[in-house]
Amino acid sequence: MARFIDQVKILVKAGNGGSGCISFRREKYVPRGGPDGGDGGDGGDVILMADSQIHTLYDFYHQTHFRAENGKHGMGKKMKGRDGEDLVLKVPVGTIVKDAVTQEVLGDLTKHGQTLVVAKGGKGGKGNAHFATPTRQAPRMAEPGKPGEEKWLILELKLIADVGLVGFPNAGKSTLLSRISAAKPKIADYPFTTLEPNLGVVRLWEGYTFVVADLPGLIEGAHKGLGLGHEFLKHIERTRVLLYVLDLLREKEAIKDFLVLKEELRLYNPKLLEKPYLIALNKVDLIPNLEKLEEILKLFSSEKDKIYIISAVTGQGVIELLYALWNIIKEIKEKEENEEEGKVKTLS
Ligand SMILES: Nc1nc2c(ncn2[C@@H]2O[C@H](COP(=O)(O)OP(=O)(O)OP(=O)(O)O)[C@@H](O)[C@H]2O)c(=O)[nH]1
Ligand SMILES: [Mg+2]
Repeated sequence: MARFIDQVKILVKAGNGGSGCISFRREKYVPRGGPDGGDGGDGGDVILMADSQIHTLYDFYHQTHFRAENGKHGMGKKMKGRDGEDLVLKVPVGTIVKDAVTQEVLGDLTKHGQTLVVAKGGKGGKGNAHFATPTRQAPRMAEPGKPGEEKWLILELKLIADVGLVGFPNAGKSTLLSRISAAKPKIADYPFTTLEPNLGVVRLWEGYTFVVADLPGLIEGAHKGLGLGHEFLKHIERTRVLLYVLDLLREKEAIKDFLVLKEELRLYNPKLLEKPYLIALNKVDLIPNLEKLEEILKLFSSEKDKIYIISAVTGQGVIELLYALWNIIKEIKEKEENEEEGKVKTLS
């Protein structure tokens, strides 16, 4: 799989317009034909297009300069030069596009298939056929093509997912993702196995799907850049629901883990705590008896209706968790749709 790259700087150059042509009609028995120089073709645009099959900006890491085709020059017999082809660059859904010089946000590609013209092709020049006047019947002038736009851009990927998995290293986030989706993240019995986010699609039943982002583990101090956390916290900003994944083997420390995680999110961006969330207490298969489990649960009494006890390895409790997540996502999506409809209505 391509490496996960979430910020790049690139140069885009649209095609130049082709020049207009200076030419005169040549016909037998007509000694001085009129001007017939065709127009130049327009230069191609550079267009970004969001594609849900792409998950990283890696393609822009090594190649950073992109240019669209120039328009062809006009020709005699009033023939227009061909327009240059647009250059379409595919980017992951969730890519924010900024002008690297002014820092102005030019667009946010949040939906599959959405496009943004980032550099406009130059107009083709007019051929001399346009410049004939009653007093100037043989114009020896034509317009040059206009140059295409050229811009340095910053592309920044902020993942868009329904659920973001938040947890300490080794809590079992990747194991859970591999259990509930076709994603195959690396899983191992040591911290910081996951070095970059993985996305997985959960299919509950036909047409009922949601996207889960497995993120690298967080540790205390992540907001200050400790561990790997900080770099990836931005990918939680655009997830609809948070799922805290906690390790039951931590026993009474599990509640402390939860509070530390929440605090790290708050220090990074307090708005993250306004998101709806659930808590998965994972690795229940390793808990020897019910008493032990109940001791831990007691500490979570204030979060009672958010708790799901699961084993990402055996699958125990996982279906219930998925349905609970789905219910929250469904509600949020309905609300989002109503809001969009509201916007359309106020516009019209
Ligand atoms: N017995 C048992 N082991 C589990 C369970 N979930 C995860 N594990 C194990 O815990 C270890 C860590 O699992 P990962 O899924 O890699 O943990 P992670 O949270 O993704 O860790 P990082 O990527 O480092 O943040 C692996 O050895 C898993 O096999 C579970 O429910 N039961
Ligand atoms: Mg992992």
